[in-house]
Amino acid sequence: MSAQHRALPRLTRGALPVPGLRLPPPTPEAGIVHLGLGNFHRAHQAVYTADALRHTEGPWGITGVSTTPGAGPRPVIEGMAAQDGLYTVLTLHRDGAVAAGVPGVHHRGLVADGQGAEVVDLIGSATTRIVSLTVTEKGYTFGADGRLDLDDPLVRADLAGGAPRTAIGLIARGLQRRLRAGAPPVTVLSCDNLMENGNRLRALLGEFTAALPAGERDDLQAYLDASVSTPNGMVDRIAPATTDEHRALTARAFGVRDTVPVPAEPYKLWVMEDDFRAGRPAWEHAGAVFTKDVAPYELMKLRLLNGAHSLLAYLGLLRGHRSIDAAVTDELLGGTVEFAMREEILPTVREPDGLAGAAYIGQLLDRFANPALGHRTAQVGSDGSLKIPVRWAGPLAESLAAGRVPRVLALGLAAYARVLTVDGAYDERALGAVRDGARTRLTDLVSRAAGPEAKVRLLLAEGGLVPQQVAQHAEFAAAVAESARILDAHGAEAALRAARA
Ligand code: CS2
Repeated sequence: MSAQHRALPRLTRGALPVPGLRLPPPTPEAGIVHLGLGNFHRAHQAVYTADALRHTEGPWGITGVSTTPGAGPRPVIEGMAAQDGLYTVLTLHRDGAVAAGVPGVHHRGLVADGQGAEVVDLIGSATTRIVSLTVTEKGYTFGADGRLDLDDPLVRADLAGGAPRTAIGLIARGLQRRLRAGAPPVTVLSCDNLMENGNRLRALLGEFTAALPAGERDDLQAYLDASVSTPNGMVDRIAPATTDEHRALTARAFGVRDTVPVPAEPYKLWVMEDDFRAGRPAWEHAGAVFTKDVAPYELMKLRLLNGAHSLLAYLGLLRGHRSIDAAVTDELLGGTVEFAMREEILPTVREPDGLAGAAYIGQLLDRFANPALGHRTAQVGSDGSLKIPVRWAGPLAESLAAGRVPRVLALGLAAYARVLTVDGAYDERALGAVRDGARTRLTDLVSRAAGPEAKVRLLLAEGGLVPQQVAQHAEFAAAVAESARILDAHGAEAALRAARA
């Protein structure tokens, strides 16, 4: 930050980025406890909540809980605390226009690792009506079989008692507290990119409960069944990681110093089941859609948006692209990913009412191409071991069952394998590191085989990325192996051309 910017006032209630900006009315109660104070929550649920409160007041302040494990500085919590709980949402348009908003709905921030007991108290409090989460796929602590990972030391510690640190542990212990205190029913709302995220969360809470000592188990399961709703929902807004450029932009364009602004695209969508046991903000007035059947929205979004995002990430890294917009505007890569969206993925989704697949794809390509976002391929490519099963496994299984071999998705798997397990496969210094909790496991696994084809076959068979009927499909396995061979021998351009030939 330049000296000139340092002299600017820090963002607070008295120094807003837009003169006359109307914050929502103050909320006396924080009826929402939110786990996962990352950019996605701050640009999505918080914005919907602020807009809802501007329309209909209610006890819907948010207590934000940072759930990243480990000690260390908490820039978001500290930054917001120094700014009256505020931060700027920078809406970045394709043409370079920038708008600033300030949700202003957070009461305070807590850190799960260290303040777990306080978080449990809060979830247990009668004034808490919604416990929501954006903890990303890995925050759900499930193992390769999709069930709660009872081998995870953090999960084990949470089961053993003491202040919990995992999202599932915090919620389960908080619900236990409610049960004991006779607190009213509550809603636990997943806002993560998982299929049937509410049902999934309920199952994990049940698995945590089942692993508790006998005396605690039955009551908690009965409470979960009777007093806790877990609506399914689909969430959508691209909100990349914050960089110094965003801080400088807030200063330059809006004249305030904000250490924790959130960049986001103009588009946003939230579709969920209307099953809230203790009320909810009037999110419909902020544009949220309530429906009984979220599944088609989820399928469409997870498979087309997130599925294509992951393709652009891995193939983009191998083509030397640092950002998603660079990847999608690379004609060969963008064209191939569009082909995969139309021909390989779209046939496996159900179109929700009023949302035509072809138009949705066009809109997605436009959103991805937004150069103002600078959404990094390495960020989207991180945690592929957890994202690929959600994004690609379904389209793969369904296409193969229908007799089609999705060759671009096959190439996607070969690209993921290469990015993750081959040193120097992409320029990590220039493009950023792809992080993945399964990296060591998968690298060790493929080291048992020689040559790119044998390695990727092993990854497919034993990597836990796709169901067995996909891994064992001979023609598909051959397509993945062939892609790996071409990537290794001739590079990404040749592999992209071959996948379309
Ligand atoms: C992205 C998502 O990082 C990723 O894996 O695919 O965060 C994506 O930007 C959001 O789901 C958009 O709603």
